[in-house]
Amino acid sequence: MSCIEERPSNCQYCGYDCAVIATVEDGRVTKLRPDPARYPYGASVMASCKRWPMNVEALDAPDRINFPLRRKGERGSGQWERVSWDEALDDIAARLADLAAEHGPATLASAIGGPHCSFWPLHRFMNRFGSPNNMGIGQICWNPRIWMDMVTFGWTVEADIVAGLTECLFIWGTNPAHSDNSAFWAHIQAYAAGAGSLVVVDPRKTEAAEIADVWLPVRPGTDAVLALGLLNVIIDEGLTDDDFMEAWCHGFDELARAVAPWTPEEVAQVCGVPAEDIRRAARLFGRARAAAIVSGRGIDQLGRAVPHIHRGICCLRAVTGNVDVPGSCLLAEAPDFVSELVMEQSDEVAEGCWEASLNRGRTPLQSFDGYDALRALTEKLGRTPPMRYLTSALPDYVLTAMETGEPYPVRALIVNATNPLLTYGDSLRVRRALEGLDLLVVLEYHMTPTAALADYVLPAAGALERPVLQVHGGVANAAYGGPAAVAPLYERKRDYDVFRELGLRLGQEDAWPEETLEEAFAASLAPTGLSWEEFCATGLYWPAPTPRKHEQLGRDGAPRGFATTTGKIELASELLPRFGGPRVPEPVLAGRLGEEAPGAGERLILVTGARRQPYNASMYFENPRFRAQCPAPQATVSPATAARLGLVAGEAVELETVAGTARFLLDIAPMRDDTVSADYGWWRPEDDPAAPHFGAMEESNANLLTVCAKDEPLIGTWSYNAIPCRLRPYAGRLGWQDDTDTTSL
Ligand SMILES: Nc1nc2c(c(=O)[nH]1)N[C@H]1C(S)=C(S)[C@@H](COP(=O)(O)OP(=O)(O)OC[C@H]3O[C@@H](n4cnc5c(=O)[nH]c(N)nc54)[C@H](O)[C@@H]3O)O[C@H]1N2
Ligand SMILES: Nc1nc2c(c(=O)[nH]1)N[C@H]1C(S)=C(S)[C@@H](COP(=O)(O)OP(=O)(O)OC[C@H]3O[C@@H](n4cnc5c(=O)[nH]c(N)nc54)[C@H](O)[C@@H]3O)O[C@H]1N2
Ligand code: SF4
Ligand SMILES: [Mo]
Repeated sequence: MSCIEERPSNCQYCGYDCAVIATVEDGRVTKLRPDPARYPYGASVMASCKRWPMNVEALDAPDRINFPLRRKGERGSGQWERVSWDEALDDIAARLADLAAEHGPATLASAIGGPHCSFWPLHRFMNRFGSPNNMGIGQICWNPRIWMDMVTFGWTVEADIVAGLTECLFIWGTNPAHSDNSAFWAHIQAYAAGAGSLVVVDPRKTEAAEIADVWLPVRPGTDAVLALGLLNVIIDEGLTDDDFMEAWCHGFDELARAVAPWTPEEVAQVCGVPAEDIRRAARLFGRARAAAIVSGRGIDQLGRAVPHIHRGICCLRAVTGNVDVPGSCLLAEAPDFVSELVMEQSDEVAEGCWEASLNRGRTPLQSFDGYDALRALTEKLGRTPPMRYLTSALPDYVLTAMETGEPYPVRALIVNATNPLLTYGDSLRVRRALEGLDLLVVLEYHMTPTAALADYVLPAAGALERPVLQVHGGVANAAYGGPAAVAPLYERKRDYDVFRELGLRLGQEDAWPEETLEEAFAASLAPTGLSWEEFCATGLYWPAPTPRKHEQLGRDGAPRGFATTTGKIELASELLPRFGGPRVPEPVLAGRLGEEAPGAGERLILVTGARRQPYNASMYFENPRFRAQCPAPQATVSPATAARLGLVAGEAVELETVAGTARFLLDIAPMRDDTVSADYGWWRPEDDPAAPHFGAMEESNANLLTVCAKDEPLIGTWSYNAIPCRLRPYAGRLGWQDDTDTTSL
């Protein structure tokens, strides 16, 4: 007789980690449905999400990696032999020990991607091994904002969009209609349908721009100037909250002097948006009782302009009194659970680890020195920033150390939940650097182009086979997640187990007291008073943050203020100049805007990676339903640009930048006439992921057009947007054009 049970678990196809109930028959998941009893139940989220049904099929999909694989033959040749976990981990540990003995432990680097899983187990392993060289997406996703929020307010803030309270909302360089699986986007739509005004800053006329009161189609990469212009109007027209500033802001006069030259007319010249619209947007923001700003990776990926844009946005909030008040934004609370830093064991690193940091003195803020200076401030108010994100190594430096051995050789790499051949800047450089390594280990679900280069591909357990506890780097007092429905299938392993078992082989016995991931999560939650099982019953720990924390009295009877050098919001920063940075935001343009665009064709400004459902970065191209719905990578231009160039929708085009060329099918949509937007992440899982074509990653991969060289001096941010390029028709055919039938995928 078969045994049928219903077990709670979570989808893990995006950061929501929605609660599901799995029907488990004889140890196999056969069905899935939304769980209305646990976080983040909202019928609309899962009703409109196309991904979660993939969970059941992905669990047993023929293209999943199920056993440890060891390379046979040439690197990248696609020949593998199945080995046992013991063979794989013994050999990896022995080779890492040999390499560390020869070159020092920093010879091992690691690479992570978006927030697909908990990264602290990898980082704990790296800390204890003694290497600071974890590469991530830090410099271009999330952490420029985290840095500048922390520099300005002493901690991060999150927009608090409340119907009836929020009177103005800015959506700046983000398009939640595609990047967020509907809950947040539905919230924005509901907001926009009410009385509050909506301003969208985006070179493309996104879904959000369609419903906005003001669309500011900013010239890519000029957002810092726009922020100064908005501040100029707000200050000039007396729309500031002077009582708040008097009590809580530092450096207003300096800021006012810096924005004075940036009248809407001046700004209009640089940003290519009408002066009158800048005034309207500034007035909507300045006159609102409560106003909020949501920003995204559109402005995180603009090289040297990035800190100025984020500091400008911080100042907009502060001068109008929109900080830590309901309807504007709230400063996150320190987590009650064990912080990311402690989970990573970043305070217990092996000796010499930080000294070996490649960022040291080169990206002074995104370094251990920058981190320590920040932490000394935030800890005054009991908050510890996540260390590994804010110190992650600049990929450019790590690649250089792989390529040249300077300043020391990086000879080994562990890749966890990322596909750098598609998602890191300058794909061909990344591929060459990885090809030259002594040891490449990739933990994956699928044989990606990156995995195809590995010495070992290790089978990762994913959703339903792995519990999840999402804490977003521990920058807020919010945690959500839930249990696994089944034990890992085949010989897949949870990443915690992989790094623990590797660590135990390398003398890290005291670093891994918890035997299982569930025990580790339980230890993390212990200070909240909840057991892992109690937490799983609701899947959520989120005491609502209290507003106006700066006014609360501390133990000394004085208001707590903000965790900055001055105890106030720093319109003029006292911290940044210590690292060579500016006190106030400056009119800095994206690093590559001034660059030449080689080759023939129309010169346009390229933005890459605008999110498109149902895909996520380089994932899900193997799904035939998705491919039928969205069959090819597109380069999008405005109707006027297409007409000017005599191009029609669906024809093949080529883009060229200083970095290289890539080919797409043309799409036409409302946007700026000087801009082209290229999809990113595209490769063909149905093609051989191995050499010489690596899943066609040289055809339509937007990162053939980018470089990852340091551009921003404090953090190191490079550019995925605002890149001069040429657009021209392409005479050949693209692989995608021959895909008449995707059912064979
Ligand atoms: N040109 C350009 N490049 C960009 C961007 C852009 O906008 N333009 N965006 C950047 C941004 S913001 C980001 S965050 C990155 C994203 O970059 P990545 O995170 O590298 O992108 P993904 O395609 O999501 O890669 C995830 C890979 O990990 C595997 N995987 C997923 N979950 C797990 C897991 O839990 N464990 C393991 N072991 N494997 C897993 C998947 O099979 C997939 O191959 O791309 C960046 N690159
Ligand atoms: N479907 C899907 N969802 C995703 C992802 C995915 O790959 N696919 N990735 C996830 C990840 S890792 C991330 S970081 C988030 C990102 O989520 P978002 O930040 O919302 O990213 P996008 O949807 O690409 O929106 C960025 C917007 O910035 C605009 N932009 C480009 N250049 C500029 C500029 O110079 N100035 C301004 N003001 N705007 C500019 C683009 O036109 C685009 O509309 O999405 C997450 N969700
Ligand atoms: S993909 Fe995201 S929104 Fe959709 S069900 Fe999964 S976790 Fe929820
Ligand atoms: Mo990201």
